[in-house]
Amino acid sequence: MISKLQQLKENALAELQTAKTEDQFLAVRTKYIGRKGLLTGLLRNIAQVSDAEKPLFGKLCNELKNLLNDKIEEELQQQAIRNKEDVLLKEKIDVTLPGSVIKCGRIHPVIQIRREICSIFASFGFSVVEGPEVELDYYNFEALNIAKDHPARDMQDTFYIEDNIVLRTHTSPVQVRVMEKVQPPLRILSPGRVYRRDSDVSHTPMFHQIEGLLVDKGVSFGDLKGILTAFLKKIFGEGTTLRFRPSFFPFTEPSAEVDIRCVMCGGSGCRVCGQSGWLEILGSGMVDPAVFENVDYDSEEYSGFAFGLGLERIAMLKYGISDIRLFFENDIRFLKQF
Ligand code: 2NL
Repeated sequence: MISKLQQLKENALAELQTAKTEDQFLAVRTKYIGRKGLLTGLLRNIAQVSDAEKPLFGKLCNELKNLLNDKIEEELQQQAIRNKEDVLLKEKIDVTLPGSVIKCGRIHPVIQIRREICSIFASFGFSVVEGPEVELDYYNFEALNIAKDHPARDMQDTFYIEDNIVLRTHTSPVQVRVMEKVQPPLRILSPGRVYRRDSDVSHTPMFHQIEGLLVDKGVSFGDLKGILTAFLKKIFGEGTTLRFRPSFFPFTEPSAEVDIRCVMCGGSGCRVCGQSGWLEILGSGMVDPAVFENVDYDSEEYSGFAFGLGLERIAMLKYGISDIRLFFENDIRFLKQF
């Protein structure tokens, strides 16, 4: 029996030598010292050992059992450490690699222009006011001296919600609402979306407008020219050449449109300026006394000027864009250029 035990020990140690994986070590453990293992079996047959040899046999069995247990336990621990190192090696992160670029949104070119204009007029003492896009016929037309039979009210130009409710066709109604509530002096700017039934390369059913209004005692056409000249030189450059051209609006008298020398051809005539050498930038005028009357301002005491301009048009001229619809397609390739 003792020689059997000796043989068993040699076999077990030899198998441990060749074992490599966790599974193989576990298999050796089961084979020899598991519940139905060879060593366990040998111990169970201790009755066959002579009484004289029993203590030695028992001691040797226990020693071998402990030896195998210790060796396997140690191997398993080493194995666990190696596994962990493998994982760490495989999963290591190279922190010096460049990160994936996060695509960054930008301010829409129309809104960039809006901010630029608002900040120039803020430096002249104007404050920004906003109002409803769905507007009463009264504020959009009536109060601005646009009679019921005026062509601008035609179904072709205006989106009607109901009989007396429209999508505003300009932002002047915001200024009328302010004048109803606030007494002069007044310097306000009203940017926002406006709506007209129109659609081609230079017109969209919705576009953006900014209107300005200044009311005080003794405001003259010279003030209008001075403020608008200073503004246009700031936005298009100090070297910009301007001209004030007589015009007509129902809500101003006298009225003037302001042109700048064509930014494309410098005045020699091109497709952008229609060979005229000039670009129409804004409409303006002295507020018509009829408008003041509607908001209970005394036009003997106060006078004022107002102006309006389309933001898409300014952005098109500034950036050389030929189709207004590009602003509303939201094509990233277009938008990321600004
Ligand atoms: C244009 C012309 C203009 C105004 C807008 C205005 C507002 C009030 C009273 C009088 Cl509350 N006038 N606004 C005046 C003249 C021209 O806009 O061509 N816009 C794109």
